Amino acid sequence: MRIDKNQISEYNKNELQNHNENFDFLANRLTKNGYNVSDIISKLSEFQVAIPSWALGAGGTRFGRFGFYGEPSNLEEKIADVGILHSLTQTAGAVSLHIPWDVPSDYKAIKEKADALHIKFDAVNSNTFQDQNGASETYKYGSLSNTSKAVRDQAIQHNLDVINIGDKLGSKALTVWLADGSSFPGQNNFQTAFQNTQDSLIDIYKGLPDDWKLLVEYKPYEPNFYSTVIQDWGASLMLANGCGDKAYTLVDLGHHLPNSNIEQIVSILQLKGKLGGFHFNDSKYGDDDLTVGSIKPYSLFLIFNELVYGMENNPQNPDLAWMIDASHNIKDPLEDLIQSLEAIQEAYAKALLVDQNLLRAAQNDNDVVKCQEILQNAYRTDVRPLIEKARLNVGGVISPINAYRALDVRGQLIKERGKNTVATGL
Ligand code: LRH
Ligand code: MN
Repeated sequence: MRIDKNQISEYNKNELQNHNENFDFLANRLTKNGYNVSDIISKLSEFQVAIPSWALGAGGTRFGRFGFYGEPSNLEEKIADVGILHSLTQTAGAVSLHIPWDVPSDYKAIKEKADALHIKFDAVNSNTFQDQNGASETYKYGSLSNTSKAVRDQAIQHNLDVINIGDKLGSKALTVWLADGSSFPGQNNFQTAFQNTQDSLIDIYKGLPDDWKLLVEYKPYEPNFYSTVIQDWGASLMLANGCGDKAYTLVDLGHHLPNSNIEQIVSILQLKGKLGGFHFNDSKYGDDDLTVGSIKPYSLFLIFNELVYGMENNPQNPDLAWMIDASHNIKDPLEDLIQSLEAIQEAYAKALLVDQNLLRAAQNDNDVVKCQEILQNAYRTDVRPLIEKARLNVGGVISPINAYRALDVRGQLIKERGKNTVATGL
């Protein structure tokens, strides 16, 4: 299924007048307050987020999985679904593959399909948290940290294979997330596990093409429930520094213990030039992988406020990899991803309304109340007309969820694929 330009313009007709009224009102007010509205809109239009290939079907938990009809059953259909998201939002111009869940059968064909839909291949993800059929070694007790050299070598070779797959698709980064850790005190020698991981990552790093990045993702727990080798940003930063200049820390928003100050972590990693990218999602308790901005939208805004400051003041930090990492247990995966894309655009737009110079001056004066007023004035601004305009300007729809339903996309996908297809992934 593809959504063509005529369907988009036809759909927008219904909402254009309402959008224009809201936009003109907001743009006039912002311009009066000295904002460069067209600059903000072009930043929003250029902001592309990679869709996780492992989150285009229904997810599940150990307690059960409730399938979603019309799921993509192969990589071609997954790229098509990312194409649908991008046609509607014009902000989903990339996909992040997970290997071996998404090994292309025909590289030329898959690249042509993605190119035709203006979809780029962002970071590729290795998987040494599941045993593969026919593999000689098991990852039950870890992969890159394992006490067995044979297991570590198998995991290192897998990561080198993933780099090779990504290189053929035009990807420029490898994301390494390890389940490695322990579930009981005494099970692991922490130092040996950490040093094995460092040495293994260095071997992987040596296989990285010159223009690639290595993104080291941290997580405090699950599936191990006592310790995780790469448990937090500090461990990830040390391992990245141990590898070299092309290695960075990847921040998955769900990989923090309750009440962690993620915006401070993001700020300091940018200062050190070691922030590589994000896995956006939201959570109430653990690594819940819920819709971005559905639980803690103010926290997401505060993170983007630090990102906007960093993008203006930290040239030492590279361009970031913007990716979603979510799992859909009850929502239509495409509607869930559209809501996440909207929430990310909204947080970025609100952060672009923070007058950073005014905030710096208030911070220097220790005018605490004024600092909060500056932040919350931006956060309390309804920026949706800006996001709508940013989409309209580049061929997207005014309201993607409404258009998705009005165009009966899920119905069309079920007609094409039936009700029993299951997507690989989480
Ligand atoms: C681990 C994680 C990691 C992926 C997996 C799908 O929780 O966030 O990024 O490999 O989810
Ligand atoms: Mn993740």
